Amino acid sequence: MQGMIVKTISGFYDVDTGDAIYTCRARGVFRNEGLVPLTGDRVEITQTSEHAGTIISVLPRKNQLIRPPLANLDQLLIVVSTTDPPPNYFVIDKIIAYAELAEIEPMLVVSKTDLKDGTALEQLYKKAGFSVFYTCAQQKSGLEDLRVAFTGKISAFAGNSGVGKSTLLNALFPKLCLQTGETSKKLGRGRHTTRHVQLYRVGEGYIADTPGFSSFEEEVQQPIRRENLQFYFREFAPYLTGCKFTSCSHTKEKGCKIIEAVDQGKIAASRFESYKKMYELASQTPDWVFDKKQR
Ligand SMILES: Nc1nc2c(ncn2[C@@H]2O[C@H](COP(=O)(O)OP(=O)(O)OP(=O)(O)O)[C@@H](O)[C@H]2O)c(=O)[nH]1
Ligand SMILES: [Mg+2]
Ligand SMILES: [Zn+2]
Repeated sequence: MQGMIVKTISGFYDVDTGDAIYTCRARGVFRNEGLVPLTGDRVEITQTSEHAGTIISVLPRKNQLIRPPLANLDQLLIVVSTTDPPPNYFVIDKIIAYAELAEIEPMLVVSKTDLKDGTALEQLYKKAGFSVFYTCAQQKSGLEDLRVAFTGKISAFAGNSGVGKSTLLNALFPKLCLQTGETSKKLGRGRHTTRHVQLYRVGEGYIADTPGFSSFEEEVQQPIRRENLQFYFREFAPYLTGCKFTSCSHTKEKGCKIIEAVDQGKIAASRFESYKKMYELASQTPDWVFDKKQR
């Protein structure tokens, strides 16, 4: 039988075959091959009892993310709260770049707009070329467009702990009844109320709720080579060919068209700052990391 992994908890995989859900273990051989089945994977299973089975193979993936750990996504909705916790532009831009690398469409969801105005945030990312949804789960506003965006797609929410991912999903699809948590007042961030990655069938699509993360962790994703980073900031594209030096790093060179566009307000300063910071970090990544992970 074929199905999709909709939930992964410590070595147990719930596989939805369309007719039923089977709780499966993966065949031992996966460990030797270094392949870890992910939520979102299409898999072949054999049934071992009424509700249980064994995963015997994982079908080729369209794409994969390390965090949140998901395969075969069409779109990644990055939830950013106006406050509590406040937006962290570097984290947002990092997630966007990794989504672009994996060829998953990144989109922004501005949340908690009852607490603070989020139009500047909305405009910043709209101008950079992304779909942005302006929402408030509390007042149930901006939800209809989001519901439409999920139709026929496999989507996932991503974002810091406490930004309101689970609350938003509950407001969108009340039947889900997901657990939500208080934002820690002291740290201004959530406490990881959601503990595992799970895909939910909603109408004509699937949506994953994911555990958030704190903005303080410098997270390991699939590393991006510094010379490729420019391609994962989509608003840079019109300016990339004009730089004076063909090997321009777009961080400090004279005659750089990216820097010129930033100075003219065509590229947001915060996006450029994120690019420079990521470039700096990528420069410190030893080559063997790429040899191992980007074959
Ligand atoms: N004022 C206000 N509070 C909200 C809104 N949405 C969520 N919250 C609150 O924010 C807190 C965190 O919400 P969650 O939905 O648990 O956040 P999460 O992103 O799922 O967090 P993790 O599961 O830890 O990653 C809860 O106390 C919610 O009630 C909103 O639109 N307005
Ligand atoms: Mg949650
Ligand atoms: Zn340049």
